[in-house]
Amino acid sequence: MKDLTLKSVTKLFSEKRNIIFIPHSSPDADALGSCLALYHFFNQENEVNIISPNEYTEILNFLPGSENILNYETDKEKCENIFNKGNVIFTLDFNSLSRARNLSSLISKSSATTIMIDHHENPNNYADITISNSRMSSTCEMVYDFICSIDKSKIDNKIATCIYTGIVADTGSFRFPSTTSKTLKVGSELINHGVNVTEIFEKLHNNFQFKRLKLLGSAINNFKKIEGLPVVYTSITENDQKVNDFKKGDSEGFVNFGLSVADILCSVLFIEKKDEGLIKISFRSKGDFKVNIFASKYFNGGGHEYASGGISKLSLQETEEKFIIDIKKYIKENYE
Ligand SMILES: [Mn+2]
Repeated sequence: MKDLTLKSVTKLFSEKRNIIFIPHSSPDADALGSCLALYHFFNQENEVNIISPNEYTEILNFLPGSENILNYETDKEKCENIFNKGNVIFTLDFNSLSRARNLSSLISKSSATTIMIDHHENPNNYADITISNSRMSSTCEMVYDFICSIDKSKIDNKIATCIYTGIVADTGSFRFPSTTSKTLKVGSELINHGVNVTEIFEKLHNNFQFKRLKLLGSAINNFKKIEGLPVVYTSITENDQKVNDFKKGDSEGFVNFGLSVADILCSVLFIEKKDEGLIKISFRSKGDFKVNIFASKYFNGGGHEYASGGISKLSLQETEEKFIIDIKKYIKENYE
């Protein structure tokens, strides 16, 4: 943290505050790990609340303190009362208010001091204090640094578990290019706080329902390769979801299987969402192939260089056809 930022943060918390932590919509382990770590850190001397824009995968219910997370979609009145009293808002693991979905207007209308901690590129300018670094592995790694610069002695097993989980999830267990020697050093320090490495891995990756395995089977079966290009894509139809009792988070990580094929640099997953009238798209890549610019140029999305998302309002079939045309064009323009 810059000296000036640290000064304003220290001043802000020199008295008791009413703090709200907000993750991005459909929060993942990094977003909720960040919220919960800070929740535990500030819990003793402040009023603290976590408000999620919507529901999250039940896989993350093992995170200590997760029973306190409020869901704005199902508890509007309570959440709005909390907003009225809040005087500090942390927005975590996102940098554009639209990522907070239906909470975005409450955040922008609030008179509270807003603090963004985030590791995505091109942060918007909505926060009073912006702590942004796209070279960081995860928001959780940044939250670790944030906590250390205020009071490192407060890190306990609960805080360490939340931070470690977010880092492990966002770095694919310390193997994505964003993993630095410092990331590993942070991991090492968290293990010194008694983090149970095996248990966290098991809870994150080996904790699914049988039907999710069948869903993975159909997603893998649907993979197609674009002839002559290092690109594969697959889809999960509305019917696949119905047959396999699809729950939020069930398709997490499926897209990565495409990158396990030799010489494939880009893998894409399309998920049909008939109730929302759109197709949700996940882009993953490696090597020289960067997907964030492609996602924003052609599919109204964006994200990290190697992990981005997007949407399409066409049908699944039309989306796939459009994708094939767009990716060919993009590769021709940028990589040939
Ligand atoms: Mn993240």
